[in-house]
Amino acid sequence: MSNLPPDPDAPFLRACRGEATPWTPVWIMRQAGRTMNEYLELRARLSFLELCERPDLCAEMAVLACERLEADAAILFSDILLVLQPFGFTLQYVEGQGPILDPPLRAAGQVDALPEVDGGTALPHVLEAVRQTRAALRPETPLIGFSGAPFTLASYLIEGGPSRAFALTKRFMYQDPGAWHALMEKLVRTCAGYLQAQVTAGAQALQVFDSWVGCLAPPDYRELVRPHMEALFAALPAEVPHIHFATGAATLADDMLVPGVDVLGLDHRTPLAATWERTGARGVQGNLDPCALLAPPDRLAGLVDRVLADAGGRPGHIFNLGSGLLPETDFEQAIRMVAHVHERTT
Ligand code: 1CP
Repeated sequence: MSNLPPDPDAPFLRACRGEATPWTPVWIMRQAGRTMNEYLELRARLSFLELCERPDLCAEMAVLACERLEADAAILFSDILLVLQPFGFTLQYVEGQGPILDPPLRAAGQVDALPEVDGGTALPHVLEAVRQTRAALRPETPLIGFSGAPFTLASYLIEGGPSRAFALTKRFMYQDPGAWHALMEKLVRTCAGYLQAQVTAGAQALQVFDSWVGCLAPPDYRELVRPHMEALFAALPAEVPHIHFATGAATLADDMLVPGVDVLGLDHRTPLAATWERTGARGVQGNLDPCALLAPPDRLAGLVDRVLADAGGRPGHIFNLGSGLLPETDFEQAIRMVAHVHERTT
């Protein structure tokens, strides 16, 4: 606990602005959940959703993970799909299956029937988790707030759960572009309010996860998604940096750099240096294959070095995995990865 305000010049925040840093800042998507012992112990008593509804425990997990890893930023403990609950969908996380949303959104008429959800007030427990996490973090550790992006959220709504081909989502987009745009606009309004409220509650940076948008052809992205990302990023508070993340999206990177995006989050299939150079992004985040953490420690060190070499020490690199930490990961390996990034770049 500290009464000091959060440090605006923490290395992670400097890197988001493209400024030089004393070392390459590093954090890990999904660093709190999944593999830390204390998290697994809590999960033996509470479901993931019960945990998400306890701001005190969310704060405890987010802070503990960050401190144990010695990461340069903490991320709010929550999930991208919680924002869909106030629209009236039942969300469940089913062992071995993943997130399930019920009823699935399949007919254009269902979009009109969706309520207008005020993202600034609909999830008070999440905002309380932001406040408690901020209060418990050291001033030098920035807190990242986040939301799912409208495409990825819509894909879960329409598929009703995880998907490989996103066939139902694409059928919806192609069959009824009017209803698709209306759905995206609704989600943009809610997510913008939700992200703004997280900043008011204490977040120093925002990440928008468009995890599955890499399934789209670039012209479809430009027609059916990009205008909504422009609206979303234009609505976010300018006083904090904005990270736009997707996986498998090497061919979309130029279009993802809409005005208001400070940092592009790249996965391991996307060439980091080439994409950085081509897009002219202020910063890039990534992009170690999460499976590298399953390699023996010396091999892991080599794989980390390869990413660092690709980034070439240029100001604006934030080290991260290409997607979230895998459940198969040994947390000690994640600790080693962070330490190695710091050692090599200090
Ligand atoms: O440290 C943290 O864990 C931070 C909080 C966090 C974040 C940022 C969680 C907790 N999830 C996310 C983002 C998230 N959720 C993404 C984008 C990141 C990525 O690409 O990896 C996605 C696609 C989801 C959707 C989701 N949530 C799934 C399906 C995809 C998958 O990875 O299998 C699942 C299984 C979840 C549940 C979930 N969310 C978070 C945790 C710790 C868990 C596991 C819950 C458990 O079983 O204990």
